[in-house]
Amino acid sequence: MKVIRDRIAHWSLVGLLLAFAATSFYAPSASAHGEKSQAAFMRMRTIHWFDLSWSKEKVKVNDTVEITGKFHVFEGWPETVREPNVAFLNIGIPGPVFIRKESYIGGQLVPRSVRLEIGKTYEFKVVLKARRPGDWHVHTMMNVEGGGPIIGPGKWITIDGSMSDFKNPVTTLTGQTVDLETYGESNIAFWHVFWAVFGVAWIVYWIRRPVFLPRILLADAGRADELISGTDRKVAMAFGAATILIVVMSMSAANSKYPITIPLQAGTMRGMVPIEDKKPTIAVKVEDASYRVPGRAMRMKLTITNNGSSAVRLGEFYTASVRFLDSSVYKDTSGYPEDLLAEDGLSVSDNSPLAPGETRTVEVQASDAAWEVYRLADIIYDPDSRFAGLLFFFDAAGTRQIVQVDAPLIPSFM
Ligand SMILES: [Cu+2]
Repeated sequence: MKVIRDRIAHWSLVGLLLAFAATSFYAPSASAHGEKSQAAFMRMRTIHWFDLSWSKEKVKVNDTVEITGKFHVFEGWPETVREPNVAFLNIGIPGPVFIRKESYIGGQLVPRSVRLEIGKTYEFKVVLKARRPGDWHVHTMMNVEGGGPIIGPGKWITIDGSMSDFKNPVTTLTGQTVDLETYGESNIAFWHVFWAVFGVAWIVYWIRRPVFLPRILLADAGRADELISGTDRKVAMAFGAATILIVVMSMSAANSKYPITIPLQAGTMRGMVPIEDKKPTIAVKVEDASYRVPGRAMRMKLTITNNGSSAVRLGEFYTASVRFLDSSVYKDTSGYPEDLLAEDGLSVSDNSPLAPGETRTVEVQASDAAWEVYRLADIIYDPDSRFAGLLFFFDAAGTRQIVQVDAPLIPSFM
């Protein structure tokens, strides 16, 4: 019996050590930060980010990086996400490794929430200033009240230097230039320490004498009055008076040192100016769309009609941050994140120029590891198996037209 018990103990210990060793060596590096775990159909059917550009990939502390681009608020917004009546253009980074200097939607500064309209396309720009050295995965994102974060494509940006060099100067309307990195810090520290010491002094005054048992016994014996002397009363009055006096005096000192102060500025901004969407002269009908389970590709049967005046070819399909390109038509030069760019991921059964007036039905396949890595394949678990995306057509001169597609996406198992 004892032998068996010893064996169990022994092997449990070995198991525990193995488990510990295995987990301590397993340190995956996260390359996506939240978006992969979101429902695929929601990523496809909320906001389409495109024309993104990053001014730099490597910066020094205090340098700025500009992220610009456009986003389209999809017409078929899901019911499970509240409409973006109160939305905030955010940046997805692990803490303030950059600070946001400016952000604009349609040329207007947007430090507050904004109201976005479904179906519209907006232009945005975010200016970031580097703060903490490291390699950071920077996402543009939109926080929607009642819907949560809608995460855009993330790009790795390297910051070199030392965080102690970081400066964040701002000039107030009273003509004073302060560094927001440290402004007010010593004042906050002073007042918190001051009142903590004040409180401690009050406690120490009483605990110099025996605290518990003698007092309980005295109080039980009906002699509680003897526990508080005349001096104690004076000290208590002094503490009370000092507290009120210090509060009033320091408040008036604060008022005279900072005579001009304003309330916190807040309130949703309406009237964001969208881009004038030109109606595309190309009509696309999705006859059907499907994807293999398991697999890393989706296919669509499209009937494309060119109502324009020049011949066009399909160069790109975008869905949920992933860009599938046909490299014979279009090549990316924006430095789009590699893990989201399928440089040759789009194959069209017949991608010869579609002449004006012509209609053609083609088979389009969008295939890349990103389909699996970014878990778009997980649409199989979603309660709404529909996709949405953007198609980019180009004519010989390189003029681009964007057509939005939206259709059911049917899995195929055999
Ligand atoms: Cu990320």
